[in-house]
Amino acid sequence: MRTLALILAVFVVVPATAQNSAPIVESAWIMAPPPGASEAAAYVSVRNASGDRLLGVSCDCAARADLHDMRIVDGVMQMRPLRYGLAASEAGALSLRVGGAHIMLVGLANRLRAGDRVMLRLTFEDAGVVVAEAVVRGPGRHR
Ligand SMILES: [Cu+2]
Repeated sequence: MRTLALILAVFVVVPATAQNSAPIVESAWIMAPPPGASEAAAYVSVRNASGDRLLGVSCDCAARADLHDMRIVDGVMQMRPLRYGLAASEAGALSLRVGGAHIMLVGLANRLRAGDRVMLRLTFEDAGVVVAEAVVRGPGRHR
């Protein structure tokens, strides 16, 4: 009976808190692109208890920002757009990492150098726009 009460408590409490918890960006960074490059990859780590879906990203630093996934097709790494956004994992997190899902900044307005900071606007399905400051990291600092 005690177990049942606990289970019921969990079912009642979790959805109520989940609705009020907007996604929290824990880290955001951009891999410094080589000189002359028109694109750069950005990565964010988001605590996302409500499982809110990331629908899109924008940045004044680029003409466009796309959500991309990486897949190995016939031994070749390929990027493909995530048309329907990116859902949080069951752990309630969105982890964009080197070699996986990333934000592709297309048509860079200026050269991005290590140490630069730019604002990313992340649009979530429920929470709307969440702004995060992303730092540009140079080679060898990609963790
Ligand atoms: Cu990409």
